[in-house]
Amino acid sequence: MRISNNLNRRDFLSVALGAAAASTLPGGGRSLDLAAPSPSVASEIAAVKFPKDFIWGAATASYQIEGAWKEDGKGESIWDRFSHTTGKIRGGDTGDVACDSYHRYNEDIQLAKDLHVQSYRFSIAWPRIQPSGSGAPNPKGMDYYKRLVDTLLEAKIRPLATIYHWDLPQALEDSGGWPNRDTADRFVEYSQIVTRALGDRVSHWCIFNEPWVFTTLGYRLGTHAPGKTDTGDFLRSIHVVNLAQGKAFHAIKAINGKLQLGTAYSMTSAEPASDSPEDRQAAECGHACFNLLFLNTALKGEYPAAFPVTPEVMGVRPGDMELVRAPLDFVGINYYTRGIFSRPEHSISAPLGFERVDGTQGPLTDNGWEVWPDGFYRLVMRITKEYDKPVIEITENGCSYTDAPDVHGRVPDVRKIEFYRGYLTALAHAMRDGANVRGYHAWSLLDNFEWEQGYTQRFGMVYVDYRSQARTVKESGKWYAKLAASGELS
Ligand code: IFM
Repeated sequence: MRISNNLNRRDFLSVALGAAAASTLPGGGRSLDLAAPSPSVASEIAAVKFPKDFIWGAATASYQIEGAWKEDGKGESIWDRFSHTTGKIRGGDTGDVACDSYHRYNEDIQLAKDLHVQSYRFSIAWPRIQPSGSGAPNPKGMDYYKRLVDTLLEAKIRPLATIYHWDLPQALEDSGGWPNRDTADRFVEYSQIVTRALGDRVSHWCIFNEPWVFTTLGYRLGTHAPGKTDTGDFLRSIHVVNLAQGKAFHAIKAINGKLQLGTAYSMTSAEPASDSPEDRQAAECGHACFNLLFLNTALKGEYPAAFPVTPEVMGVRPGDMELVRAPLDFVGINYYTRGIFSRPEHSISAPLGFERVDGTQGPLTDNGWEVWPDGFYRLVMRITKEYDKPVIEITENGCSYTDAPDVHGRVPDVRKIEFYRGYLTALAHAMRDGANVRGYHAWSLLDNFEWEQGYTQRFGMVYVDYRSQARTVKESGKWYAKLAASGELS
């Protein structure tokens, strides 16, 4: 099926992916069927045309690409400390240099422009702005982001700034980090500084990136900075981050009510491992934890009912549930793979009441994540229904394949193209079925530092040779450029 050019959003919703095709495609109204293979959507649709105002983007994050870890007055972050600690990162890698984008941002923005990217999601490194996490801003750090934003605007690319993508100033961690309530107020101060300085040219902001991930991996599992493994700290950090999100939202709106604010939430389609009531309940609990713990608080002022922890244990005080409320302008969704949930055999190893494994029915990416576009459809539809059609931006979606340049200097990463094709078709189906999705950001523009995996994973549409810092646009990048220019998925 081919859909004509230049459809507006309403026409797209009414004619894209006609009913006949829909019945055979992911999420086409079918009930949950774990045994069914995720169909090869690419073979079933000749072309899908997205609305002409759909925003095609690419995402990055400060610690993963910038390097320059101690330049221009920048303070130490928890990721500097963590990656400099022996044994924490594969191969002993660090983000000290990363993609050197701090010095090469002009080249990187030119690459984004070449890929017809219309929105560039980046994050601001808090310790560049406040080296020890409080007090007056560091002008050189702020200047870097002003230059970056101005260059994006000259290239006619919308800047989408994330205020916090995990690089907490180490000094704040030394005072207790995210489990400490004071950190919420420090975060509000920092948010005010950056939105005052950049709010005249950055209209769209993500307050946090993936709060579930940095609280769980940072304070419970210890695989991310700051490497703590204390369940009490973890539960308190959840509430402090919720307070920070709510308070920052209102503080920023008081500075400039026109700024559009959301958070980029990591989400997974939470599916039960079996039809048993126990596994279904585990999946509900997984949905509450993985997807809603920071969204439901913002939009409804409540921890989700299926979250099995009492407010006292999280440090909730009287009046707090008003403070966590934040009527976000958009919901950012970072989606990669689905989760299969079951009741744990031993509650000691799974105190939140579920065990999660990744799916294995679809092909696996090079970091072992299952490719299963149907989960993306289900998740976007579930959020659409449960929150009454919020404006959604897909703030990240992508995959790691370690394809490298061949003898001709090309990176023929066809699996990445297939991944994008499948997930974007699933997204188009969700839009057809009522999801209000405004834009999509591929993770990532560049190969970059993948946290505890170091440089072993390659999520970029542009290959980075870390020795020479040469950039090579992969075949997936060329494919995405055509899609972003035409809005047509083929
Ligand atoms: O690289 C990360 C990013 O920082 C947050 N979202 C998931 C990506 C891939 O793991």
